[in-house]
Amino acid sequence: MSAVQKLAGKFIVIEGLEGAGKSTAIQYIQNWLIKQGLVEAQIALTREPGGTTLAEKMREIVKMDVQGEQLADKAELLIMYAARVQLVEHKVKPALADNKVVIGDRHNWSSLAYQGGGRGIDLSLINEIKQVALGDFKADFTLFLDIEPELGLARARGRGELDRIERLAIDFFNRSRAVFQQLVVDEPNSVSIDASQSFNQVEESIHTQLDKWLESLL
Ligand code: T5A
Repeated sequence: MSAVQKLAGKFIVIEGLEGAGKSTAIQYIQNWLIKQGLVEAQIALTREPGGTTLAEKMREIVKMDVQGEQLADKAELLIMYAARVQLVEHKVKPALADNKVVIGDRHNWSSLAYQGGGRGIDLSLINEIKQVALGDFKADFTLFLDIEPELGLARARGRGELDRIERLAIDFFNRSRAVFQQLVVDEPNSVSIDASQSFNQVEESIHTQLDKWLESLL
């Protein structure tokens, strides 16, 4: 089977803390897919929360600072899943059914890491919500860009003002990171990449891991 045939209908997700380099890494994944023989029309990009008109509205809500009213942790969690259902049903599944490769900038692990690890919501409750919202739907391959929160936030700061979540204390991101690290251990179809490396080294690591994953596909 050719690489293009093996990759048809696959959902590749990139996860990590703020400033880990996810947006940058998506370019590397696209370049790799094109090297495998795909054309641009066979690749779809998504981001979470967001990616559809309504999901982008939900993204605005979770990023918004509202004077005198805090977004409750469970409201934040449910908005993440509401946005995810919109995206998966309206964009991701149709693209996969059309044999495209979908590259997701964040997916389910971000809720486990941020709302679970960071906010302290029980992971089993989040898994139940996930099951109700998405059933068994999940990424075919997850690349976790692992970075010290201090370095990631410094990079994010260099890019502009920090939003509501990015301004949280460093402990929040340490707890989120610990959940991401455990998820990589538990999920065979995932890898961890050292995101503190140079641009070129991160690109090389991602391409190496994608090569190995492709080889493993039947
Ligand atoms: N969230 C999201 C939840 O709480 N729960 C959920 O379920 C979901 C889905 C999303 C927010 O929502 C939260 C998490 C987030 O707080 P967002 O704007 O999408 O918000 O935030 P991020 O996904 O974190 O996006 P960022 O742009 O902050 O991070 P990226 O995409 O990881 O980083 P990137 O590629 O833009 O790079 C940041 C800077 O670092 C440089 C880049 O040039 C850029 O300037 N950089 C490097 N510098 C040196 N060496 C390298 N190797 C570099 N790679 C990148």
